[in-house]
Amino acid sequence: MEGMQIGGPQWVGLPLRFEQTDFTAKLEAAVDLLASDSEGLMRGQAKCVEQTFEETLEAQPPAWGASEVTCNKSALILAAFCRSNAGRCGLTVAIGENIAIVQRTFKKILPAFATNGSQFDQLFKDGEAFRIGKLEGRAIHTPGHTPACVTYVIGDAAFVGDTLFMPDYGTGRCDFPGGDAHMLYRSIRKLFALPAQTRLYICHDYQPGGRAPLWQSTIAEQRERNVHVHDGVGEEEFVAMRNARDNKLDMPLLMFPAVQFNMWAGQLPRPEDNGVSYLKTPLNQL
Ligand SMILES: N[C@@H](CCC(=O)N[C@@H](CS)C(=O)NCC(=O)O)C(=O)O
Ligand SMILES: [Fe+2]
Repeated sequence: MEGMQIGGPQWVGLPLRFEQTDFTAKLEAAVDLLASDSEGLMRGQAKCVEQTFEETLEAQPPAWGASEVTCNKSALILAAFCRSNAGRCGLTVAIGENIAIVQRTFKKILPAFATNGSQFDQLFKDGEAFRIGKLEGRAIHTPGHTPACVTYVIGDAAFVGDTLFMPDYGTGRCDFPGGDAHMLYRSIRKLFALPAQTRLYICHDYQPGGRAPLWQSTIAEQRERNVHVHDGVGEEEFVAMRNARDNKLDMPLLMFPAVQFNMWAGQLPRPEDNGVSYLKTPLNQL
């Protein structure tokens, strides 16, 4: 499998070619909601996904067209667009079953939505196998950054969401609602049991020291030199470090808008009586 970075100034996509099969899957694509032409970007991306499916999956339609690692806003919006009439790809959107926990947590402070994950087409249990065309994969629950985080293992590649970042940056924060540093440590130890040469595809890259963006690492590299959690770092040491860092981090600026899209699997929140969808901002919470 080969990964290649594409994109303009506003977004980066990661088209992935699995050479063992003749399948090309676009598993992550970012859409900048604030860009003046986000609709255009979305159409372009959806067309690309659609073409890929037509070219490679004619003989065998995908069992799962799009999966979501950590409930990432832009990937979910793109997935929703692709499975809509406008996108015409007929994608299936899957997520870990613990999305229900995230939904129950946020329902306390955000407007009504179902809390059983019914906005998604498929809810993966821990260890559940899935297929994308001829590709076989499995979903491993890796909670900690959020309760719903999942890692997808496909062949010798793993898509780890916001558990591990590049070794020079460390790990995902654990102070979002439902996050837990103990849980993240145990999830990472689960990942470290994968074969050493497993290639990890990383979600965000915050480019420490201003270095160029990177998106791929291996279990061996992470075990040797992840700055937060290399081999030898114990659970209590990790948790103390993670909590101390989290105490100093601000909430992301777009946390509430993002979560509201996520709860609806990337679609606009249910319209109110006047037919308009709204994003709401709690003012005295978090
Ligand atoms: N400053 C960023 C926040 C970025 C952030 O919180 N990133 C999360 C991933 S969703 C994280 O885990 N960061 C880890 C860390 O900074 O230690 C923003 O406002 O968007
Ligand atoms: Fe995240």
